[in-house]
Amino acid sequence: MKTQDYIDLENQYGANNYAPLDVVLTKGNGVWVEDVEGKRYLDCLSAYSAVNQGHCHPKIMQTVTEQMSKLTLTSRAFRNDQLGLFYKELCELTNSHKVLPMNSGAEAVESAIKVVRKWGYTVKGVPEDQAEIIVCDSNFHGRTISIVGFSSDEDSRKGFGPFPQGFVTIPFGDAQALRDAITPNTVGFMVEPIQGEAGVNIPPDGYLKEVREICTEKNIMLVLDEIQTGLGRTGKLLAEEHEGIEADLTLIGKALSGGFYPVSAVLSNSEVMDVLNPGEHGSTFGGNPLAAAIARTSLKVLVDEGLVENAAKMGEYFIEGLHRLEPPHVKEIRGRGLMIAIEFEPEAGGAKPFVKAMAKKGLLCKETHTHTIRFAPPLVITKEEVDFALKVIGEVLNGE
Ligand code: IF1
Repeated sequence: MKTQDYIDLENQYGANNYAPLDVVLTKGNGVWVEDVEGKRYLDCLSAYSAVNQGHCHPKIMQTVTEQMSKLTLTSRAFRNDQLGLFYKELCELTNSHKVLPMNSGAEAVESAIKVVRKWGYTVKGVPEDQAEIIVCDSNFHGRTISIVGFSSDEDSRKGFGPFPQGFVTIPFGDAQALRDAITPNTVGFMVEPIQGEAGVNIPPDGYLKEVREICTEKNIMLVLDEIQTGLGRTGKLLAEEHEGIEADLTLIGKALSGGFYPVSAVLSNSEVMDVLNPGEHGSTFGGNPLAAAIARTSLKVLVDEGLVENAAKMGEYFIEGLHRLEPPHVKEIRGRGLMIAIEFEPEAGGAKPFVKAMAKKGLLCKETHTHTIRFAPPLVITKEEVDFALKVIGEVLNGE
């Protein structure tokens, strides 16, 4: 089968909810992927930051095969010998007290909403069914009904209502707006430390610190969605560390499995997580021994291989390199660690043609909205590989 045959199959039998580049991948190793025609590409998307450890990391792969041949799923009706160790190692690494394991990122978000609401009713004393959660304009937290219900993106919302109530939207990066939106019924504020889908929106310095202070002062739970920014992506294990704060609940997913398996988690202190009692929340696959074992090794690889530090170093080098290219029609180059974006002026004609041209030259990335390209390679990237990316980007943006 050739590239077009695979594309035709997808188009004929698949739901039409994606518009992928016409590249059909069949192999991956580190930062490199290969298509069915044998062409190699440097992956600057990392499966939306799920393969921070690089494609098919050998150590994680070894854990997958070992654990798979021993025990995969017990359900939470019984205990398994991986889950407790996963909890302990994750708590020690992230300075948390409690973990709630789930599968997808959206499930972690839904879980946090439930926990925060329950805390509001049972601890804070908000009247039943009156809890309000504040979220930000241009957020991206996933695709479930309640989550798209508080999205400001028309395509995500339109045609999918009715939606659950109890969400209030404020501008991102504006601490005063948070202060103004809080009522006696506010139970939580949920925010991405850096907005991903919105185009790598970095809030003003001090924003998260101020938000943390406001949440503490007003007795509301700060929920940081670090599903994309977490686990090394921005050059710290968690992006909250850039401002030296700690959320009440932190959501992680994606790279928690190094891309081998959907694993997500809600991290918290004890007080808030202890509102959940047996029978009130769960998941068939959440916390299964295969997921727990994979996550343990995925975390170990991040630490043992210094990937967080490498993301900081290579990110700085990548961003400096982009500035040096001085590409035309660029409105802004921004990023933190290896979460990087170029936003173009409207006269550049949209980001998509650049993305296609880069793919032809062996670099995979994806536009977000019309005028922005995001670069987020696996955190194992070397200086030589960043140089390759910069060469391709430079050639394409300068029309060579
Ligand atoms: C897709 C973007 C990335 C997320 C944050 C929760 C979730 C996500 C901050 C939900 C998921 C994804 C999903 C992916 C596109 C994508 C994305 F372009 F939208 F912004 F990563 F860059 N919170 N992000 O970023 O996690 O349920 O998907 O596991 O194809 O929809 P999920």
